[in-house]
Amino acid sequence: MTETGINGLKEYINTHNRFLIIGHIEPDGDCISSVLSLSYGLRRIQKKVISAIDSQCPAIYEEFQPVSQITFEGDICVEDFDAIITVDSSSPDRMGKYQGLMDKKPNFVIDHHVTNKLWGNYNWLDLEASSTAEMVYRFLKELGIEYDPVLATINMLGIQTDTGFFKYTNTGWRVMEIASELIKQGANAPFNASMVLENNRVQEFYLLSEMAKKIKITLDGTLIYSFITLDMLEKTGCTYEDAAGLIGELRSIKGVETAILFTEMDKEEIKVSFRSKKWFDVADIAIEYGGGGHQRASGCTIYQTMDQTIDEVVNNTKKRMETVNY
Ligand SMILES: [Mn+2]
Repeated sequence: MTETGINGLKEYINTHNRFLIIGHIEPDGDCISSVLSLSYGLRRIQKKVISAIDSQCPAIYEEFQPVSQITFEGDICVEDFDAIITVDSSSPDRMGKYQGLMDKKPNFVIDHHVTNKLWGNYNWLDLEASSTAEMVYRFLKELGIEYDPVLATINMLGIQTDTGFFKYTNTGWRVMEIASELIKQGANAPFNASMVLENNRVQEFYLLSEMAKKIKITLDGTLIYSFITLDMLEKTGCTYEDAAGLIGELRSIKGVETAILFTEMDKEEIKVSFRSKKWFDVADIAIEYGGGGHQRASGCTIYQTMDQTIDEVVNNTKKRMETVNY
């Protein structure tokens, strides 16, 4: 396992021809953007590329024409590629069923998660990068690949979503310069913003309303949490994917430092999402339960009942928040 940086990736690209590019399960905007932009860029230099994600395409991206290039939940034949690149994925289990392909061919990891353990044969990890899409941009520029409005728009998407549309703490001057370059090259940022932010189904509001009824606030208003059960999903006509955005609503409340949302995937399988605002490190706590992420956004899955999970995680978070020095 080696950390090769951007030059290692360049060498890897130059010495292979047929690539399988994989994003993580339950893909977010950065994942989809990174898979698409890297695939698009490599095709420009006559590389053969297959792009795959072992999840359904999130509903908001279904009508985004470029996603038709990604194989969602499809079967991949190991004869069809000679090297693998994974993007935005901190651990091999994030590959879903494609995890089994990882030891068949060399694999290269491109990622910006602080919890990444350099799990590839080769790795380029940049913890300072706002998004994996930003790393892909820097890489494609390094290769001298020309941008057109389509590539600029798909590359912009991950930068927009991972920075919360330029409002999270990872929004520094470097990412603003890159965004500016992408817009010069024709990126349609308002199109992406509208696709992500103004594309909600009304059922998501019904789910928000159910979730809001279960809110608990503790530690003088600094810790907020709520939960979504399978029954609540059924009642509102939602799937667990619709629950993903709701954690941001919890964090948005005045005085809140840490927000936790528990989503029941199965009777004893609870997805836990953490967000924090200014000082509490939620990456650490997610790692403790085998998950991962960033200091201000992380997640894990716990195989217990909802009640047990809430009890354990909330107590653990309280203890950590009370002892932290900031
Ligand atoms: Mn990312």
